[in-house]
Amino acid sequence: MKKGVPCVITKIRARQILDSRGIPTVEVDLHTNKGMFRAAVPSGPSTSTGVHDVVELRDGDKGKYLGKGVSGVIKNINGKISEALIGMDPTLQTQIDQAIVDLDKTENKGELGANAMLAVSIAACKAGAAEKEVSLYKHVADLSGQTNLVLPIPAFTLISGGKHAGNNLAIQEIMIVPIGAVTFEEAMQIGSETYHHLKGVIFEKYGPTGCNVGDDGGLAPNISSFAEGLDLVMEAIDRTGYSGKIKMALDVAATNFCIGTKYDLDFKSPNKSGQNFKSAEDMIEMYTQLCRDYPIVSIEEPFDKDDWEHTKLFTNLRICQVVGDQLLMSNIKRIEKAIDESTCNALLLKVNQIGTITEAIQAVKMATDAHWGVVMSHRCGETEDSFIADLAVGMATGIIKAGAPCRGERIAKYNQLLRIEEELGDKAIFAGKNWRLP
Ligand code: 2PG
Ligand code: MG
Repeated sequence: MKKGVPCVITKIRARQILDSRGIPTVEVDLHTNKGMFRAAVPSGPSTSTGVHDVVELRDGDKGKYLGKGVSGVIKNINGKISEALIGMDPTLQTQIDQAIVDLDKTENKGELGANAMLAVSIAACKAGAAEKEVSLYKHVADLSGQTNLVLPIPAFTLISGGKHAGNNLAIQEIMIVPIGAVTFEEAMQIGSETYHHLKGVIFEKYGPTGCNVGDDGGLAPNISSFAEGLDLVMEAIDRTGYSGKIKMALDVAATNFCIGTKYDLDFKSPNKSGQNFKSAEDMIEMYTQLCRDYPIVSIEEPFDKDDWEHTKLFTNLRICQVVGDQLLMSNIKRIEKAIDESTCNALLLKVNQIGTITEAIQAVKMATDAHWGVVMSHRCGETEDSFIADLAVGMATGIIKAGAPCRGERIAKYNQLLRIEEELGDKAIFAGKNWRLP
């Protein structure tokens, strides 16, 4: 580009694509004088819990994609959002995000859709980095005022259950966290080797059908108890020889099996459903015992999304990190309340629950100021866009969960982290044992 010509957004075009579950989602091509920058948004199950939770807008026309089409969102981007952003400088992320947010008069982004906003916000961020001629993670670090570029520790989903898999296991994710690795690349190797050893362990015990996988690529043998899953992973860890380097993490996703005030651990077995109810107190006892028996360092969503009381009780036992997922919905007001009331001590950051990069930065800042951990998270419905990898490094979240160390849409994030580590060379800081507060 000729010197003196200001770099501005010249064109924005959105399209409907499919996510890793085969469900429509949004992709945007944002053009500047420097070229075209593409972004796609992930998607989760519809879990909106109230007026403050952002809306993932869908068409609702049952004749197309079972009501999940996003043609309305595409119109919003190609129309209103595009008109407001053409001519803006892509490096000015805060102004861009503000302009997008201002177009929507609702509190929950229900008019334009958070999916519309996020796609454009990410594409603009990529264009901003290109204009500055810096890597994306570096641009994110500038935007968030981070001076340290930190490679996060990966939390790999090895066993899938809950609503992500067709087995009887109530818990959604059993993860390994290779905190003893010295580099991201070593963590990746440990994750991959353990995954393949686990496949072997499961094959021996349950045969080939045990090796089917869930939404996030985790193996999904037909087990029903938490301990049975953890034992399988422990055996795989033993086989790798990395015992001292690997810790475990759980995403219980307990909201999915909370019925009234009880937790139905057999919610997926039609003939047993209702026979294995646990009270919140029983759950606390179970988690306490599991943390004694296994090297668990983090438990996500241990109780229902609205069970602030037991989440706080468990957090205050200080047995492990307690991560707020649906409890917080990555929502600024909920995060504020949880910080004030010391309900949990880590934020699960799902960018599509916020809507813009600027608001994501704000959420992470709130969490880190409160000395919370921050877990950068993928969604069950992912795309090949690896943006959250750069976001995790630029915001120094310390940990990322992007699913199993397999499946294209999951590996896209981990592979990008390998590239970033290579690019940073000697300057690469790997979160390792400092993953909670890097
Ligand atoms: C979670 C995420 C990612 P979902 O619960 O943390 O695993 O799942 O996208 O289904 O909310
Ligand atoms: Mg979760």
